[in-house]
Amino acid sequence: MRTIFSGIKPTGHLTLGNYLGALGRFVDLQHEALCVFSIVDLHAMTVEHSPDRLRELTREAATLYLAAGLDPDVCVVVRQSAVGALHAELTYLMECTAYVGELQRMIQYKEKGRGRPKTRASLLTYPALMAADILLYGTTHVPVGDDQKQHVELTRDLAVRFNRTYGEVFVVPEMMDAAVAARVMDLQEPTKKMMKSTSDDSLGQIRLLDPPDVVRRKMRRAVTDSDGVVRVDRDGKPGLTNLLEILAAATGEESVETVAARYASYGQLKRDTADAVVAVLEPLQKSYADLAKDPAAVDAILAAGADRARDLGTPYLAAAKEAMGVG
Ligand code: AQP
Repeated sequence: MRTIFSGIKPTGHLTLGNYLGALGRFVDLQHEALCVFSIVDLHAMTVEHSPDRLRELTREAATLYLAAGLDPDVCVVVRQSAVGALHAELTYLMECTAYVGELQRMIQYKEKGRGRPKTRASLLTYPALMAADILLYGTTHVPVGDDQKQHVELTRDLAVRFNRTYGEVFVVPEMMDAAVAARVMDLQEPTKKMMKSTSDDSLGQIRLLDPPDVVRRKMRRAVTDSDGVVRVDRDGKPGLTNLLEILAAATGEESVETVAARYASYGQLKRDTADAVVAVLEPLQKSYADLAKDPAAVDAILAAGADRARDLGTPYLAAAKEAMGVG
């Protein structure tokens, strides 16, 4: 049976990138396999953080998971720290499997931490925690955006190394690529990916809870280019290509080129992309507003998710400990 694990870290308000690259896909995948979808709050502490904001963002993310359509009767929705003991213990076993050199080679570490005086040790060991998250549940498939590819590859390497050294314990997971919008780019700086931890008033990111008029304004002001020709060219026309990819992903169109062929003007493309994004976000926002009225119900769902996750993860952790000689 296929088992899918993925997560989003609550380091900011979730963006359209998180939806098209992750959450929206989770909703489709929940019916295809045993799925564990986590709000990976332990990952949000690898850089400077505020405890109160982390709590708020974790709740917001959990509510968004449900609002987007994750059904707790179908998949496991869990807050990572609620099963933190299992994740932390397996992380240590992964740290005893990984090499410092391979952790130091991770792009996220190089970009966010290497050489800076107050870099947290956890930023370096983050991929060991991510490997533990994935391996803990016997995951066969990991749907993540392009940016996480390197971490999934390291997870595979660690699983293979562990199995070879200590005996077959872990399933070696495969990454599931997104067909389109694997990497949604920032609307103002389209050579960079849209990130949720960018400043809150950024025009470059669309947040899932942005009202329609804000979405339309951000789309109108999206950076494009001046040659006026609509065509897919990721290097030469990154802003325009980003809009085409967003429109294709938001409307379920498989070919970005087919979408491009329909347009002769940037203005119409921007308007249609804004409409398509609003059409995706409106039902989600309505459902979010309803769920947010009853935080106790969201807590109960998360508590049940934690119980199921604990049941799924405990045998893998026990087997790994046994294999390593600490069972
Ligand atoms: N711009 C993006 N396009 C497509 N997919 C994206 N993801 C993130 N940004 C984009 C996917 O969302 C999932 C959750 O990622 P994460 O929160 O664990 O870490 P991240 O990739 O570092 O996400 P952010 O939004 O960029 O967070 P910050 O700003 O904190 O670094 C992953 O599946 C990711 O691929």
